[in-house]
Amino acid sequence: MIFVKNLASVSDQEWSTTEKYPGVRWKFLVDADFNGSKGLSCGFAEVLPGGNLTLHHHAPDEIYVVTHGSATLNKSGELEEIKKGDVVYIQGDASHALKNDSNETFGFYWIFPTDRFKDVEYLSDVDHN
Ligand code: 7BC
Ligand code: NI
Repeated sequence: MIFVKNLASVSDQEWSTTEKYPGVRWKFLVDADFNGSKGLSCGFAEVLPGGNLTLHHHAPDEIYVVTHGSATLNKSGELEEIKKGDVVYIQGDASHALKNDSNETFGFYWIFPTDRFKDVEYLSDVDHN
């Protein structure tokens, strides 16, 4: 199976949100629940100005590919500014967070080595920042 997806092709998919992550919304692009893919999954997320993808961890490794804006990445307590063009590797079980204190929306693709996003169990950590 080979297919191409982009944000235009999922324009009829509702943005997903959760109260846990204020100002964060996302869509699914490659996901077993949407297109029968397997092995890897990919979605696109936005952290709106003031938004916070709060400190969490999960067993699968994760990659971010930043497409627009900038944000503060919390690397298990160490803060680093990241921006469009950056890629981020997050080892499984490493606590991480994204906070957007800019006036511009931060956008990124995430990739998990799982069939589907729903296979990833999100565990919250206390954020001291
Ligand atoms: O954007 C989301 C929404 C839960 O997840 C991908 C980012 C992450 O760090 O797991
Ligand atoms: Ni994560």
